[in-house]
Amino acid sequence: GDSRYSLDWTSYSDLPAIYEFVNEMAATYPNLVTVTSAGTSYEGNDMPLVKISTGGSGEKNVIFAEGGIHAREWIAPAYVTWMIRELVENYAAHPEYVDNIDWYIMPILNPDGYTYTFSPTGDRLWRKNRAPNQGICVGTDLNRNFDFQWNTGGSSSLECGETYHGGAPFSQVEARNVRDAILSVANRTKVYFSFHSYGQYWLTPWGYTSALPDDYQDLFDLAQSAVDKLTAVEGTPYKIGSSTNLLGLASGCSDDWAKGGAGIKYSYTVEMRDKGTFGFQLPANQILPNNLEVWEGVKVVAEAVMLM
Ligand code: ING
Ligand code: ZN
Repeated sequence: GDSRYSLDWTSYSDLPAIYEFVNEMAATYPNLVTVTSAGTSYEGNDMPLVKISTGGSGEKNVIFAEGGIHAREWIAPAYVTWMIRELVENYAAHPEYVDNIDWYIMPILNPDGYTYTFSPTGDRLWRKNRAPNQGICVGTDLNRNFDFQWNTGGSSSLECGETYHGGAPFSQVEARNVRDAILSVANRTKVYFSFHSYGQYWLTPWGYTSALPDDYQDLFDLAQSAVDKLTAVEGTPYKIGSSTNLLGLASGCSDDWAKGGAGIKYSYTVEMRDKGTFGFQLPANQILPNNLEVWEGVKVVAEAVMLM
């Protein structure tokens, strides 16, 4: 591994190591990386927003990417942090991706839940955030809390449910923080990526209905080009389609809101490795193979964004 930074992607990293890493990136590459705070979580943990940009024109197209909205999906922050390093440290190998695109990246959307999955007194398979509800059960599914077709199916009204949608749209501070970060650049954002695991799906909206967006063919075609390159690395198959049609109804999801609420045309949820052998507990020796293949797909999307 690369021992220069607090992360080396040969093991999974806890929340303090992720914070240290993003600060190291900003300190090492001050001309490319700016770290700000998108706000704090219920428990007061920071939600960093990493901007990667060469500056210049304020009108560049944006790719907004995030991971870690679900606590147990450890590969998501592991991929997103690696992508930050790849864009910045290997800038010279592919300067076009950073010269022509401003990247806004949130590596950890659910820091309280993530911390809970690392705690000996917590739960490795926790999904939701850690804000209390009215009764004894803790947590809202942040990926059911967004204000687009909220609570219209495929989410739970029970506080104890794994997909509890919360008491109101955007009731949760973590969802509001990512909303505000996206809205601050939505007018020039061409692509929104939400990284999850697992199942090996490259998903498009909608989650709230089996109907497809009017421009579904555009989203599908770009996803197909991306998945072709992804799979070419070592044969990992991905399925492409709308969330409802591949996984079933789910309303109040971030990708539906990014498209239907914030107006970002190419809104994707990428469910990374694996297909259930290890599930959320993907062995750490698959972090790098996962990251290398997903990056091949993301690069295809970046190339398309340069021409948009
Ligand atoms: N799966 C997603 C979830 O939030 C999903 C599936 C993606 C539904 C996008 C709707 C929209 O349930 C995981 N593993 O979290
Ligand atoms: Zn998820």
